[in-house]
This record gives sequence, C-alpha cells and structure tokens, in this order.
Amino acid sequence: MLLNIFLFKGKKIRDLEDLNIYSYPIEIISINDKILVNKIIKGHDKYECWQKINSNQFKIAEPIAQFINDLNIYSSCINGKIIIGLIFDNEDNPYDYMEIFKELLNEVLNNGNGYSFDDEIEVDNLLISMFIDIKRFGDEVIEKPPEIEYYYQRETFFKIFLFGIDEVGKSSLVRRLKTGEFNDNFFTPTRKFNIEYIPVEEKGLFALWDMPGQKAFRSKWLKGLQDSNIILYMIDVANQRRFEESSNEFWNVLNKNELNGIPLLIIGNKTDLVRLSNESNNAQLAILREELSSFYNFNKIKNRKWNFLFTSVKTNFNIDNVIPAIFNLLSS
Ligand SMILES: Nc1nc2c(ncn2[C@@H]2O[C@H](COP(=O)(O)OP(=O)(O)OP(=O)(O)O)[C@@H](O)[C@H]2O)c(=O)[nH]1
Ligand SMILES: [Mg+2]
Repeated sequence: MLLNIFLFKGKKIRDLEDLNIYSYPIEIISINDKILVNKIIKGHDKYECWQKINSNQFKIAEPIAQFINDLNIYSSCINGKIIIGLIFDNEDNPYDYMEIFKELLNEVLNNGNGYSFDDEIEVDNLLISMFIDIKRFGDEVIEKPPEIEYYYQRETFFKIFLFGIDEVGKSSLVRRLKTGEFNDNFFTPTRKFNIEYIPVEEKGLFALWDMPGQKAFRSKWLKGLQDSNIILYMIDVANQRRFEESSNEFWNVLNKNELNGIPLLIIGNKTDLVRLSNESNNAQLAILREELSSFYNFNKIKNRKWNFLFTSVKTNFNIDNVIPAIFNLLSS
C-alpha cells in the first residue's frame, strides 16, 4: 500500500541548505533527516538523472528502488533537478508501480500546458492527485486486502463521498458509523482525505471518503469525487450564519456536469442544537426542513435521485437510518 509521496526541490538538489521537501499526506521525511535525504539523492548518482536537458519536455528518469531506515522508497528524478518519490509498505514491490508512476508523471508534466514547479499550489496538487491515483491503482489492481477482494468479487463495493464545510460533523459521523462512538471534545479538523472502510452486513463494503471542509482544502474535493457511487453533503443545521457559504460550496460541486446522475444524500446534522420542544419535534423539523430547502434551493436539484435526512451524531438521532438511506438511493 502506498503510504506517502514526497518531492525534493532546490536550486541545486545536492545543496541541503537550499532544499525544499514537500510531502503528502504526512511528513515522513524531514529536512533534518540529512543522512536519509542524502542517501535518496545519492541513489540517483549512477544513473542518467544528472545529465543536462535541452528540451522543453520534462525528462523523467527511470525510478529507482531503495530501502533506507526501514523505508521502502521508490523515486524518480526529473530534469536532474527534482526528485519525486513514493514510500510503500515494506512488503510491497515498488516495481509493480513502475508503469503507473512514469505514466502519471508524464501525463501531468508533459501535457503541453507548461507545468511549473515554482508554483507551490501546483506542486501540492501534483502530489495529491498522484497519491490518489497511485493509491487507487494499488488498492484496486495490485493488492486488495482479503476483505476488499471479497466484496469486489461480489460487486458490492461502494465509494461514498462525504463533503461539506468545516465543523459540520463529517468525521464524527464516520467515527460513529465505524465504531459507534461519539466524543464531544473531539475537535480535530480533517486535513487530508480520510478513507474509512465500513463493511455493511449483507450489503457490501463502504469506502467512506471523508473530506476536509476547511476553505483551503475545498478545491481538492473535486479530486476525490471521481468514481463515487453516491455523494453525501452535510450541513450544520444549527449554524445559520454559515448557510450561505455552505450553500455556495454545495452548488459549486453539484454544478459539475460529470456528477450528473450520481445520487445525493443531504444530511442536516446537529439537530440537538436546534431548540425543539419534544412533543412537536416532527412539526418543527418539517419547518426547519422547509427553511433549509428554500435557502439551499433544493428544488433546483436536477438529474439525480436525492434525499434529505436530519441527524444528530451526538445524540444518535437518525444515525441508524443513514446507511439504509444510502442504500435506498443506490438501489433505486
Ligand atoms: N452538538 C453536536 N456536535 C456535533 C455533532 N456532530 C459533530 N459535532 C461536533 O462538531 C465538531 C466538529 O466535528 P467534526 O466531525 O470534526 O467536523 P468535520 O465536518 O469533520 O470538520 P472538518 O474536518 O474540519 O471539515 C466536533 O466538536 C464534534 O464533536 C452533533 O450532531 N451535535
Ligand atoms: Mg473532518
């Protein structure tokens, strides 16, 4: 399984004082690991990597495999200036990934659009999109954990894409579904794509993609959406101040043509924070539902099956209905 992707960049790659290291999704290699960094760079010494390049095309050297400090590293050198590498689980064979690694690099760098390594956002995007593509290739083509393989064979593997602005309760929902737990003080904004596998009895295996909701990460949502079987959009119904922002983000994504036809479940979470007098819960929720509907223009949702569900991850309200609601949409 792919664990990490990293990139070294500097005016002179061998000058560690001037070297920048980027990684995704976690920092495994730091500039302070001088010996490790040096060894990775030196690994490319013997090969064509450091030759001069005289063309506009990026030259991507054959990747080399190294095993350093217990890390299974597979890296390639680009134009003698940049090293991009993958870190795998120790038991993985990096050569299984040779073709896809080279192909993806070529696709991104030599597509005629003039890739710039000077633009940090481009570098970030390169790492994230390659990470996702290589990981997907690994999960789907090379090594499926037995459990996942079983579900693939039975064709009951579902990718569920969960998004929404920050702090609405997405990660809390995933944790609730996976472990049954909820922790009030568990406020840890998600910073990376979080993928949890949840087997659902007699139905199949859910791969729940829990997206980070903070502004800086929203441009990455579209990266993760590919191949989703259903999309889930979560709203914090108690936080009216952010309805407008949330509605804008909702429509930004829904308006993408490639998502036509993909079913949608909208989850109105944190009902426990909306003051409801117990006896008339249903009537009050119906009113709230109407308000949300007109605010978010739910009536404009076209080209897909969709549904709406109120929940409280905190009190467990309707949590048991989340998976049935998903299956209803998937199976009709
Ligand atoms: N009262 C109440 N609090 C909730 C509920 N669901 C989640 N929370 C709390 O809301 C906060 C944010 O929850 P998260 O699950 O981290 O939110 P998120 O949508 O994953 O946020 P990002 O990862 O930043 O996008 C946490 O403190 C949770 O405990 C709920 O139903 N009711
Ligand atoms: Mg989260």
